[in-house]
Amino acid sequence: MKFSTFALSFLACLCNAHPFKREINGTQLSNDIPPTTANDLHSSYGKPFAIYQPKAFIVSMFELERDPWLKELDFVHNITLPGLSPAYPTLYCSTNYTICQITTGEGEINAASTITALTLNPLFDLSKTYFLIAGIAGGEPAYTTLGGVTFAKYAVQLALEYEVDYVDYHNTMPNWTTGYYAYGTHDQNEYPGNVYGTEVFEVNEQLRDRAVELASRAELNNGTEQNAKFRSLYNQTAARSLPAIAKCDVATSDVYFYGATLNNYFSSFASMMTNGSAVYCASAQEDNASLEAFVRAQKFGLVDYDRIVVMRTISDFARPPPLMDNNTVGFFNQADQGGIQASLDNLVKAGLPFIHDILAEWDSVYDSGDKYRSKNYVGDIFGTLGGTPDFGKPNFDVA
Ligand SMILES: *[C@@H]1O[C@H](CO)[C@@H](O)[C@H](O)[C@H]1NC(C)=O
Ligand SMILES: *[C@@H]1O[C@H](CO)[C@@H](O)[C@H](O)[C@H]1NC(C)=O
Ligand SMILES: *[C@@H]1O[C@H](CO)[C@@H](O)[C@H](O)[C@H]1NC(C)=O
Ligand SMILES: *[C@@H]1O[C@H](CO)[C@@H](O)[C@H](O)[C@H]1NC(C)=O
Ligand SMILES: *[C@@H]1O[C@H](CO)[C@@H](O)[C@H](O)[C@H]1NC(C)=O
Ligand SMILES: *[C@@H]1O[C@H](CO)[C@@H](O)[C@H](O)[C@H]1NC(C)=O
Ligand SMILES: *[C@@H]1O[C@H](CO)[C@@H](O)[C@H](O)[C@H]1NC(C)=O
Ligand SMILES: *[C@@H]1O[C@H](CO)[C@@H](O)[C@H](O)[C@H]1NC(C)=O
Ligand SMILES: *[C@H]1O[C@H](CO)[C@@H](O)[C@H](O)[C@H]1NC(C)=O
Repeated sequence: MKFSTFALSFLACLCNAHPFKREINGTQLSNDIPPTTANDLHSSYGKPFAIYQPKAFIVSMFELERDPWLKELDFVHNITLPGLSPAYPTLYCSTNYTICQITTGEGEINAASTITALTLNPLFDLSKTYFLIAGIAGGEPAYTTLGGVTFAKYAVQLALEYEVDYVDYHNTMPNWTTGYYAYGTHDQNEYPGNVYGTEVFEVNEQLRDRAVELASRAELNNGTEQNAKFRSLYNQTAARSLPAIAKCDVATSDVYFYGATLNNYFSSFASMMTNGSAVYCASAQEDNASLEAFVRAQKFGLVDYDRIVVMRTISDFARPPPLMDNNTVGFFNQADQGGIQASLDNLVKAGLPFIHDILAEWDSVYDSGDKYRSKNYVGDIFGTLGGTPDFGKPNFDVA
């Protein structure tokens, strides 16, 4: 083994990297921790050294979703935190740190790691922050269209299931529509016998509806002529229409699936997992993972899970139009749906009114959070945040 002088000088730097040692001052600490009655802090430690208290936080998953926000909002602070994605190590904040934006990186692992790192960072007090998860997704033609905007109440994680290939099941299980079936079961369409805990998340419906109300007044980008042409290939009214705001649910899967067979199966799976409540319309790769990190953070008062909105705009259809039913792979790989610019623009067009409302009505409405406090169950399938889920079973086997 060989050390270069550069490596040695780097090591020397490391030795000196922590010149400060903060003295713990008990009086100071107890003065700094907000009173538990006022803000529902569950935390055992709080964040006495926090210096940033953003009111609104935009969560993007990758560059294309991030850039319209960087263009629209006047972010001047670049803040690098430990634990963020190597591809997106920096988050951005406005002049007075009122609005911030973070990019998680794509997929469930990136989303969960990034949100965990953010919520645990001692410099950010997020206990009153509103989060807008704003990403693009595949859309179900029955509920939305290219450029359409969806706001979820439920997020369902699809791939926490067994999977066997068609070749291996079609002889013995001819009535299965896919190779997926739930944990702890022996057949399709059976509610899982055991769960990992991240299968279903429910978010604040009141707040969602407020964001929808605000977004509904926005003038959306209607997309390209080719988008319009492609929409007209579908039979469903929603698919054929101009982009609109829809209330329907998002599914999370690292596997980027498409086509009628998997969408039909996952649609009924999402419905089953939520005992008939979730209307799956948008497929994406992160939301249940981000929500799991938020649930864990709320458990210790680090965020308010009631202050999360999940918005997905539709970049492409999740299943082919009738004309291409005989060529699903060709639909996905080759068909020109007209581009995704409308979905990217509509992230900002539909999301910004909510961000503005948070700032404009902070003192009267959003600070206390009372006006749009949830009336529905919020949280995960375990009831981690209290209350009784309106989905799931009273007991699951230990997975
Ligand atoms: C601790 O903090 C309190 C309140 O700010 C201050 O009055 C006191 O002097 C501090 N004690 C020490 C040892 O610094
Ligand atoms: C902050 O990040 C933006 C976007 O990546 C970049 O354009 C800008 O140069 C950065 N500013 C500083 C001071 O690094
Ligand atoms: C922070 O900046 C925003 C946007 O410029 C402004 O609307 C808001 O009043 C400022 N907030 C504070 C607390 O200064
Ligand atoms: C498939 O058929 C078997 C045998 O008739 C039945 O028990 C099972 O419920 C069916 N499964 C599905 C998913 O339809
Ligand atoms: C999109 O179409 C709607 C309905 O025709 C229209 O009101 C709106 O102005 C259009 N949006 C843009 C950006 O042109
Ligand atoms: C869609 O509409 C076309 C023509 O209007 C019709 O022939 C076809 O059967 C419809 N397909 C479905 C799946 O409804
Ligand atoms: C699918 O059907 C359409 C119209 O029915 C036809 O034009 C096309 O060639 C078919 N494609 C394939 C791959 O079979
Ligand atoms: C949801 O459905 C499962 C399976 O049918 C059932 O065991 C459970 O009791 C239902 N949960 C609620 C909250 O209705
Ligand atoms: C993921 O979370 C969404 C939104 O909370 C929920 O509607 C959906 O059912 C969840 N998906 C899965 C597969 O758990």
